[in-house]
Amino acid sequence: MNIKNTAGRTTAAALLGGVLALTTALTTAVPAGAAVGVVKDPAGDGRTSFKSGDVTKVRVKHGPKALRLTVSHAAESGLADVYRFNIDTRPKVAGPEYVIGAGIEVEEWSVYRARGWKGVQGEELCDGGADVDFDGQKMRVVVPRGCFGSPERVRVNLVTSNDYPGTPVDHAPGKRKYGGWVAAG
Ligand SMILES: [Ca+2]
Repeated sequence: MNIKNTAGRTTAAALLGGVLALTTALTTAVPAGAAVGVVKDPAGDGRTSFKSGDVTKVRVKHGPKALRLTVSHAAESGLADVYRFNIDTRPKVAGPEYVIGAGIEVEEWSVYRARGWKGVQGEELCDGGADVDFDGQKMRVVVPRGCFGSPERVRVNLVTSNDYPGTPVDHAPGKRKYGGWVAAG
């Protein structure tokens, strides 16, 4: 009996130690000052005969200075010609407030105010270079938060298309749907 109790306590202590270790690992996995969200989308759901631009994941890293958006694609999909990130910052106002558009050929991104889900309005607010990795089938943009009003939180919808302005190929995580809110780190 004593042996059994001792063994039980040992096991519980070991488990608790394991949980604490896991908690520590999870806490330290994300660097302080950066919040990260992931928008997932199925492979194979492209809507046109163009295969390229089939998005599987958008990683949203909302740091104190910049928003980093990294797009992953389905195996052998290839990159899309055009990326339109619809950025929502105000939940009570219908539709996205900003658009970050990126072209693969020019390897640049631009920020505009959104006009609903499809258009943009006004002058370009910011622009910069996109990081395109053709071998890894990834593309990334790093946009200063000041370009889109330094919001406390954002949620992201991505539409890819080919042959600009082109028919949309893929919507992540779905047509006129966003990933979860990501607060600024
Ligand atoms: Ca997809």
